[in-house]
Amino acid sequence: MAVRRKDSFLWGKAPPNPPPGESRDRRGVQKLHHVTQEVQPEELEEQNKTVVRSRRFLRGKKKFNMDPKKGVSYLVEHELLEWRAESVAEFLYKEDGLNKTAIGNFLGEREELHLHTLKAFVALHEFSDLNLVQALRQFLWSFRLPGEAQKIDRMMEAFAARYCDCNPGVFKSTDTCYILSFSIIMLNTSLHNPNVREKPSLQRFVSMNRAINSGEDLPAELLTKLYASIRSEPFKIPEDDGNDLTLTFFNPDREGWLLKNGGRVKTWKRRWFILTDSCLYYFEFTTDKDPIGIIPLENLSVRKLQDASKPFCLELFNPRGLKIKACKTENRGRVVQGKHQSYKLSAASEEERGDWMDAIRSSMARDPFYDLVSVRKRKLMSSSPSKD
Ligand code: 4IP
Repeated sequence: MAVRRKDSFLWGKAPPNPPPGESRDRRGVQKLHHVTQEVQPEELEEQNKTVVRSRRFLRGKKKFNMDPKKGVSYLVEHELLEWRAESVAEFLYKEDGLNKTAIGNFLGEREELHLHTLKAFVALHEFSDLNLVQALRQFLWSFRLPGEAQKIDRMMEAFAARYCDCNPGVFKSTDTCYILSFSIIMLNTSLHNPNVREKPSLQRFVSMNRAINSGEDLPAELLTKLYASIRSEPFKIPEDDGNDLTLTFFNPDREGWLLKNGGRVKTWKRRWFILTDSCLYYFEFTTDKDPIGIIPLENLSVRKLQDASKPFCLELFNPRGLKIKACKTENRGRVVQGKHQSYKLSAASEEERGDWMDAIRSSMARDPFYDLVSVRKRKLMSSSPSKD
């Protein structure tokens, strides 16, 4: 496995000269003074340049964590990174202190440089002689998978291609590797997520993956080994600082003002709503860092609602008639469960209501993994000879 380097800040170029040492002896300041007296003006200038560059490099990394594209542009602009897929990929793979969600988002983009960078990034992983679970462990640790289905698709596609290149003959096609990878990721969730009550057995895992090797079954021994590996140890998913919600709310699916009706006391409050990661967050002010409340959209539906006083209402409700599981912060900062049977919201116009409803609906859509895999399975089945 490649080792991450700590100190390089000139990706794709020759490393800079190290800053001259500032050794101190017991005479401390005097020695430093003596040294500076001896330093030639050109050396001092060089020294200053190095300091400026490392400061800029740090600033670039911070920018990257907030907005990956801007961060990369900043670094390129200041000649600290080359605008080449290989250099950017190395920077993403080896540089410390980069936010793994930001790496995932950058790699998942559709533009040409991003696609090439993704390829180069995946090529930095060495998967030879690793089984698929071992390779996935390495891959899924180097960034955080983005939430968007198309991005996941591109990244897993690149992973499967690289795995098959490193391990020719294990699978009949990269599609097989792609499908099995998803199957393993889903197995990991089912086995280790405490909310999933029914844990899939080995037989279930094997039957889920029937005929995925160009119409043939994969060796039972292989599937058994992969299943046992996941059962004994879940994937380690990199977690960026969970307390820093800035990144969660960065680049949301939608945000804007809405009126919200109270749970028990039916007053209308103007709140700033952010829709991201299948959750609705609401804040008192746009600049607030922490939300007042969070509404997970899983298992909910949205519909228009007639209200005598507010013309453009929408309602979030549980189609099974259950109370909505949400949380909110009380005045004293304690987090409590919400009291809403349903959430009644009011938009400023018909158009805004429609836009909110569309955005909420697509955010509620089923787990993107299932859709991605079923498309791939259909493709594979239709291209492989039928099996009796
Ligand atoms: C409050 O009314 C606000 O509408 C709260 O909204 C709402 O909490 C309360 O619902 C409701 O009683 P008053 O301020 O007039 O007392 P916000 O938290 O946005 O300020 P929700 O759960 O909607 O956040 P209950 O269910 O806590 O009473």
